[in-house]
Amino acid sequence: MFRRWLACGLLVCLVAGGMSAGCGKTAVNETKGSDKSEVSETGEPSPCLSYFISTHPDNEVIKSAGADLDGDNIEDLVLIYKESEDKNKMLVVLDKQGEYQCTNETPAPVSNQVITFKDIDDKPPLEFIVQGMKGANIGYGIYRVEGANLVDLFGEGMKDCC
Ligand SMILES: [Ca+2]
Ligand SMILES: [Ca+2]
Repeated sequence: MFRRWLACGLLVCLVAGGMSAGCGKTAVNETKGSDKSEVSETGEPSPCLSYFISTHPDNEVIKSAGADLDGDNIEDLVLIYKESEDKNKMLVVLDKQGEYQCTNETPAPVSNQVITFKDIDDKPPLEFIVQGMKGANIGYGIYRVEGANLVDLFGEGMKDCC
């Protein structure tokens, strides 16, 4: 029941926004990742991003978006980064009041990645949707941070685009 509702809701918001942004209207009010989480007003990268770079110096960051993902009112950071030439991964850096912690990593789409924050079940914490492509294959997944784990709640086509 929940899954069916989820799939319908997602279809609507994926069609309305995200990939088809070129078509104009976005009917669903969503919170997109803010640019200010990547670079602060002074031009410095966010502490979460700095932490990731210092612990993963060889992994180029492709995309990041900030939001509180574990419900402690401190902004965390979703990161999609290069694992190898044709393979990307994703994790969340949790800001624990100035101490940083990386979740486990999961496969991420190869190209056209979009990170969208959406509270899909109307209770904390906030979930997020990652969509993207590999060649002509489109996929998306819904994720939630539980403890220090990044949990894959639901997805479609992710195997073909990661
Ligand atoms: Ca947080
Ligand atoms: Ca939620």
